[in-house]
Order: sequence, then structure tokens, then C-alpha cells
Amino acid sequence: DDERLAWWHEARFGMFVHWGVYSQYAGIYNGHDQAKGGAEWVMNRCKIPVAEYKENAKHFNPDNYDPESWVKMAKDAGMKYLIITAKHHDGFALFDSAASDWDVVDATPYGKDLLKPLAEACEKQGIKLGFYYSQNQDWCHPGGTAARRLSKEGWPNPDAAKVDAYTKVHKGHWDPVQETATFEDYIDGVAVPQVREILSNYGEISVLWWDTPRGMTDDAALKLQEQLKLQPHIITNDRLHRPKFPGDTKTPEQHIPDAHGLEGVNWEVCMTMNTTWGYGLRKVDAEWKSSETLIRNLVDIVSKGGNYLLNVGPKPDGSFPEESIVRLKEISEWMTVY
Ligand code: JFZ
Repeated sequence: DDERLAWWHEARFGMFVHWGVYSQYAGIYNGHDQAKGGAEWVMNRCKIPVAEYKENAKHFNPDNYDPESWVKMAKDAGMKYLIITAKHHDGFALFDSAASDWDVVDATPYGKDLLKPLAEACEKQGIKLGFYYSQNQDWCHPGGTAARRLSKEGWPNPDAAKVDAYTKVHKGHWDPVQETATFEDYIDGVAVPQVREILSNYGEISVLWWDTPRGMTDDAALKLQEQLKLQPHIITNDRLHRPKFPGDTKTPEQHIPDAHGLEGVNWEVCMTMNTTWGYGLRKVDAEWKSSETLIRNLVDIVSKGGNYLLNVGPKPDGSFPEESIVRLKEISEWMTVY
């Protein structure tokens, strides 16, 4: 076990990437700023109907996507691994999936697998690759769960009271189509086969990063965990199903534990450079941490024995926001001096 985690402890620093069709909204729906939360939550926060959200994918055409340059920016900044959202809560797959048409190949004009060339670039440049997979929440595939968010945390919806009342009796769902299958149907028909796909078709996968386990069942967790055998050396976080499936690593979010906070556990702080995981154009999304702060965070975390997973939210065209590029460059300059 220690051997399996050796590279991860040595790595110290990784890049998190939140990217998907939500990047097109950038936290703004029908001219209204999404009030709260990361911009990758726009569908849920603004209660966008499933059919309308899927229709919007027909504009997703990231022709400036250059995974070689992504990986180079990460590598130059001293990062040793990269974890990308293979599927976030909106259920959209950045890869070619046989289990669903709600993927980049079938649902967008781009029509090409986004993870294949990224896996190749990582392999070529010696960066470990990991996948984030939202196993539990899935807002587009019937049967997936949806965390309940109220209208006051979303957008000034004229039907706010009605929508909130609906989500209350429909376990957070806001569109009837979301409940046309059972959770088990979704696990067996989408989540399990897709996890099998991402662990089979992209070479060596070093990390599986689960998320938002609330509502998971033992049965679903067991079936998903079973798939990890496809990558015998894989490392997982503790977000598959709590507390029975502790995984390998803990993931404090957006904050750094104090000096003795996490003794005896493998921990990785994930953090945004601004305030959102997915690309955002709201006023709040313009609040960026300085490069100095990011470097101090890295030193602080590493001195305490943790890892730092620093997020980039690419634009819908596939390029990194200028603010992220500048910060990665300043980190790389610091890396070459010290
Ligand atoms: C989750 C996601 O909902 C979010 O969109 C993003 O992907 C982030 C990395 O993970 O959000 C969380 C998950 C866990 C906590 C907070 C936000 N937490 O444990 O405090």
C-alpha cells in the first residue's frame, strides 16, 4: 500500500481540471448571474430543464483545445499529475461512451473524444493522469441523484416558490425526466459501464476521484469499487461512499489544515485559483488569488505533508483563462529559482 502511494507522496503538486458543457454558461443563465456556488453547478442552481441543457451542447466546439500545451503548463509549474472531470454532476462525458449518447462524441459538433489526446500528452510528457467521476449525482441521466438547492441560492426565478416545492418532494430533482429510472438503473446502465470505460480505454489511470457521496448505497459503491481492479495501482479518494469506503486519500476542500490536523492520513487540498471550479464570468469569478498566495499555499501544504491539487477551469473553446496561465507561469518561474 505504501508502495502504491509512493509516487503520490513524492508528487506534492497536481492540476485539477473542471471542464464540460457548463463552461459555456460561465455561471450566467438567461442574463442572470447564478447567485451561489461554482459555475459548474449552473444547471442545478438555475434549474435548467434537461432537454434545454442538452440542446446547448450543440454549441460546444472547443477548437482551441490543445492538451499538449495544458500538460506542458502543468509540468512547467512543477505539477506531477493531472485530474480531469471525465463526467461532472451534469452527466456529460468528455469521452466516447457506449453507455450513453450524452457525451462529447454524440452530443456536440466537436465529435471527438477529449480524453484520448490528453492521455497521450500526459504519457508523452511523463505526467500521471487521473479522472474525476461524479458517480452519484447525475442530473441528465434518469435515476442519477441531485443535491437539493433552493431558488435563493440559484437565480431570480419567477416561479421560485413552485420550483422549490417541487424539488422538496422530488429529492432535489426539478425535471420529471430525471425520475424516469431508478438509481440502480442508473448505476448499472451508466455509472458502472462508464467507470469501466474510463479505466480501460486510456492507458494507465493513476487516480479515480469520486465526489458528493450523499445518497450512495452500499450496493452501488461495491459495484463501482469492483471496477477499480482494472487499474491495480490506482489511488482513490474518500468520496465514494462514507464511511464504509474510506479510499486512500482525504480531500480537504479550499482550506489548509493546521500543522497537526491530519497526521496519519494521506491528504490532498483541492483549491481554486479564483472562486469557482468551472469557468465563470460572474463578478465573483474575477476574484483571483495572487501567485504569491498560491506559492505560499503550496509550501505550507507540502511542509505539513500534504498534496496540493490546484484547479483550472478551461474556457468553452478549450483554452485556459489568461489569469490561470499567468499564475501557472509565475509558479514555474518560482520553481526554477528555488
Ligand atoms: C464538489 C463538487 O460539487 C464541485 O462542483 C467540485 O467538483 C468540487 C471539487 O467537489 O463540491 C464539494 C465537495 C465536497 C465539499 C465541498 C464541495 N466538502 O467536503 O466540503
